[in-house]
Amino acid sequence: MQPSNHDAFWMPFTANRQFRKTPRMLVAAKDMYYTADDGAQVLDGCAGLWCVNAGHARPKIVEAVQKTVAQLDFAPTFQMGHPLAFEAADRIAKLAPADLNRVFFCNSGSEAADTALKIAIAYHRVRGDAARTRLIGRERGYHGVGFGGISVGGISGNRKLYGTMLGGVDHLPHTFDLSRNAFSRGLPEHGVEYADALERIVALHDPSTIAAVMVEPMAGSTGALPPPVGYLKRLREICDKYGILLIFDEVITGFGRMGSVCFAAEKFGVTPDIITCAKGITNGTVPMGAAIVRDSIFDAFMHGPENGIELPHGYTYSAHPIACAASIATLDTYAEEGLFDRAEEIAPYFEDAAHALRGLPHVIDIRNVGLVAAVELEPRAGAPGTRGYEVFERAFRAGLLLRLTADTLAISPPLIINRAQVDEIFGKLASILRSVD
Ligand code: PXG
Ligand code: PLP
Repeated sequence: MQPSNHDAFWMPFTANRQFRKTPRMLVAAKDMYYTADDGAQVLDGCAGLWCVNAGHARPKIVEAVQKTVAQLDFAPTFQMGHPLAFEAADRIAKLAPADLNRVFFCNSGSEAADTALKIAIAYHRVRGDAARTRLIGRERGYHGVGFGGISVGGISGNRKLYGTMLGGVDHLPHTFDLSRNAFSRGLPEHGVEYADALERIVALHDPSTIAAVMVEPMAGSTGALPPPVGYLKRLREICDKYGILLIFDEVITGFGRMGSVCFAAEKFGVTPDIITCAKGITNGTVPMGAAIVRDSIFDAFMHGPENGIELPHGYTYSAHPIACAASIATLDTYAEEGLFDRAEEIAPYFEDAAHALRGLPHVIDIRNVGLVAAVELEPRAGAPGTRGYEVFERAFRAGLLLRLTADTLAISPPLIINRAQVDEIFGKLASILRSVD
């Protein structure tokens, strides 16, 4: 089917006028490849938008969605339940570390972020600590596009059009440090001290006013910034010292992206109080997100009259049956195929292939962790973003889908990728880098 015109769809995070001149259209997907509208096969180098961790159109997930839509197309979860919701929550709780056992469902990473921030503020209040309302994010952080998420987030371009946003928000410095950490393999060596800025923020505002600190364990959207060695642990220590909740936004890092285990929290050995996730929770097939909280946080709400609604929050589509079915089938697929281990196994090969681009024209940094790599290009003088876009566009025409943030290319393929496909990604990227000016 060809659309009759391209006018009505206001495309998200897209240069709409530029796109309409040279549309890039996908019409089908299977395993590691998309099919474009001209029939070309396009290797998926970024798991759609970091979400299709098991690869495309996997049989078990497709079947679960088809079966559920015919059997229970919708069911409310406000004062009602359906079995798939409880099953999906239980499965996700079992994958989460420590006592993060309570799962609040929503429909996206943005909703998960706002859900977590609301729970954090409300948690302090129901415990009688109502002055703790401040939220601390980080420069270059991305927590989706709700007002809570953009306020705590630290991407100036995503904030500047939207007024004052939430009050009572402050930000840690970002950890990107090209002068000391360029071409790091895995976690960069320098920068644990960026976490100490939290001490200064706490001193400025007084700990009694701070509800939570929210960070991505690896900043994704801003161009893939792995955390410096020791950084997350240091944040945890400072939060503990002052009774501040620590929220990890694992929308990108969750579901095996870092290798071996489901969540980065476990991979990096630091347990937050709340994890937000989305994307890989359903392998991208059906919108879904979740905030996973510690038992102690949930328990703090379970007081007062038993007929009282403890948390006035929820979405029409919280725990949508089709999303829950997709999630259960997705987690089955991850487990049956050992995909988190598979990511870990291929990660060193992937790392070597990424770093082999060092020395090619314009490449000023390459960094990686798990099955994520970022290639940072020198911006053209006076025209930032144009070189990156040209590489992205040429890659697509050459049958390779990458993700672009300004002049940084992110590579985050489905975890089913094999070595030949890793070679295909970096081989194509190398020849394109040689051809752009
Ligand atoms: N938190 C994090 C850490 C994310 O990466 C969101 C929240 C928001 O999720 P939703 O489902 O509301 O989009 C995200 C989403 C990119 C890119 O290429 C990243 C995201 C979304 C789209 C593109 O950088 N991350
Ligand atoms: N706006 C109106 C008028 C509504 O009635 C509702 C839900 O009932 C919403 C917004 C919220 O929609 P959702 O629950 O899908 O987030």
